[in-house]
Amino acid sequence: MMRFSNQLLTLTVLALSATIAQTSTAQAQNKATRPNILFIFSDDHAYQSISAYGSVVNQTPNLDRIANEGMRFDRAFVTNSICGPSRAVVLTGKYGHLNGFVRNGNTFNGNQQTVSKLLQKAGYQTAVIGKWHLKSTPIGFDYYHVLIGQGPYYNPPMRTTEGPVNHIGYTTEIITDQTLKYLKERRDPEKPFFLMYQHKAPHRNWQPGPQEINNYNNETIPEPITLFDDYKGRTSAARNQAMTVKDHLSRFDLKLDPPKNLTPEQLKVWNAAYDKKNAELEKLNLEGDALIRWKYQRYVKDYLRCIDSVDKNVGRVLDYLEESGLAENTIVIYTSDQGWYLGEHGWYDKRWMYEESFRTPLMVRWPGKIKPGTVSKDMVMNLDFAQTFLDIAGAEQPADMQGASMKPVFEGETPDDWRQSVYYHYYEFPGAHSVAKHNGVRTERYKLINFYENKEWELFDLQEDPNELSSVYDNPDYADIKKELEGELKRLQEFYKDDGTVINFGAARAKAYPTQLVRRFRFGDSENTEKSPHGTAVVTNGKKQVFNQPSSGKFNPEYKPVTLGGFIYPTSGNGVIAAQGGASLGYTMQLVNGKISFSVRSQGQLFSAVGPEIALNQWTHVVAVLNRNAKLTFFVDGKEIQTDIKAAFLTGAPADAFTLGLDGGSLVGEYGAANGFQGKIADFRLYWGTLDKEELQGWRDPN
Ligand SMILES: [Ca+2]
Repeated sequence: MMRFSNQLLTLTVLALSATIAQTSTAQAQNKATRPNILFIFSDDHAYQSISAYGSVVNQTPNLDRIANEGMRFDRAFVTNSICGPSRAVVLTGKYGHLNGFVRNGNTFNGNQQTVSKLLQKAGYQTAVIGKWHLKSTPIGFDYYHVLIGQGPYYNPPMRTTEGPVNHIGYTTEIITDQTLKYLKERRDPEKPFFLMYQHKAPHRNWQPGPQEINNYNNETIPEPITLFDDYKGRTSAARNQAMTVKDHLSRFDLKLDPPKNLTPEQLKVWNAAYDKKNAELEKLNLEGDALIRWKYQRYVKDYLRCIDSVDKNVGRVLDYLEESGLAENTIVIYTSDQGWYLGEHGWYDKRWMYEESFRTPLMVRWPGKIKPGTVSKDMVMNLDFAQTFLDIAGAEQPADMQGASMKPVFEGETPDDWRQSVYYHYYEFPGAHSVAKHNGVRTERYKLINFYENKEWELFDLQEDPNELSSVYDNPDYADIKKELEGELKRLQEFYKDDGTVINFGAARAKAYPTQLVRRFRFGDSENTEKSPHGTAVVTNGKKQVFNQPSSGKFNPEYKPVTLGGFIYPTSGNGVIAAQGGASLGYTMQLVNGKISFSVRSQGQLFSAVGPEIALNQWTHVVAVLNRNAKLTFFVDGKEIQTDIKAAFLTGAPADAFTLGLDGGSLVGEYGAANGFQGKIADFRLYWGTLDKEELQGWRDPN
């Protein structure tokens, strides 16, 4: 017995040690074969301002480390050159029309498949720190610490997994501090990590940090050769934008006014940097080209100061990777959500399919896998990140993702069937900077752009005309190329399933939640009421709101229409009947010169629809239906009037209260504070959803 026990014990011990040995081998293998992924994402960073890309305007020694020790991509493109949509593409590996996020202001549907969720499933710990800009709460991240919306350059409030936090300091530094804190303290060292370290900088309006605010003071930054572009040789789209250094920089952009949220200490440093220079400018009294040149210098220097801080802070993280020994098994990616104009074509901003904004910087370091100092000319895209990360993690790539893993490209083994053309689609019109909607295709040598709402095309021969100054679309010499590219554009649209419609995740939600009566105003207990044929009416003098309902935050016309109206008896042809929201987002229903009018404020821009005249001193039933699909319909005494409102959309729920009788607080419309409706209002209702004909009729005539 004794002997047997001993044997058993020995066997058990042997088996146990074998298991332990196996486990630790697996762990070692796991550690050796599954690299950490550090994704460094800046916002609006032009490759023209990275010295690894041959910048003539600045030096970025730390960013260059990634290129020098890894690979620089000279043909990295985005699907849609704008912040939010690019972020959604990175997370989903799908074009905007399939991930539902095609323009800033959309809300990212975090319930869909994302690379962060798939990496979590594959055993990675996931985190996002810095700019998020997708509105919805980050899903698929074990840890997040993100800016709210765009977030300020100084003193940012942030949302974290553990609740809201208020920081004091410069945002680029704070995001880096939090990233280092995550690497040092928060993560589980036993698991590989996927960390998105995402800067706000160098986004508009380029507020330098206290450490860099005096850089470039005694320098003149070289101008791009297209700073004084006259837009001849291209379609009307290029002329009709609103993003020129010449005309469209604000006083805040130009630092003629300081930011409003600085601490007294910070303001002191700020004023010391700008007050004297601004005073000198007043004396110079510049105009014409000289003023444009001055604006260019002021703008670009501030932009570069923001980059200086990004460069320095990325250096801190790279240093920590080295010190901690993490560098060896961490793939480091530096890229931006898209490129940017540093005065090229006379512009700042992005959006276009022209090279400076269509391209984005991309540098990747992966010790032992990527040969140091290599340059890739392969056409890669932000569409490829999701699959690349999954491939690196050894996880499966879902068939419905639309990019391709760049891993073989990193390893110097570009597949034979790698893409030879890139498809682009920009949607945000009307919108900030007024860049027309367009899609197009770029091949190695040519680029075809279709401004499809304007029915205008451009074709560029990038070899002959690298600055894209003269479209050859109408040049008969290019007839064959044009035909070929038109075919390629069509092929890519089919390949990427872009038939012009955008997936509406809200449709299912809207269906699940039928029309709701949010509020019916019957004024039974109010002051200033009198009897009317339509129940109790409230008498308004135009100076006082008759009702104020706080925003529920739920009432979101992005995915369900809004129906608003009731009986009105105007004694004046001007005044706000009802409004919600303010100067950045909201809607207002009013009489303007006797006509019923409905306006939407979206991302600060105002879009208005005007309906028919409403008679004074009599009752009229007036309803406006605001639809998601840029449609606005009036029903005046039951008569349907479709209007041509260009952008009757709201991209979210207005935060301000709903007010009846006037627009108070932050104003939606461009009227003064004394904007109220004068007359009587009865049976006013607010529905979330639409009504059918019978329901509308029942509202007008309850019997
Ligand atoms: Ca951006």
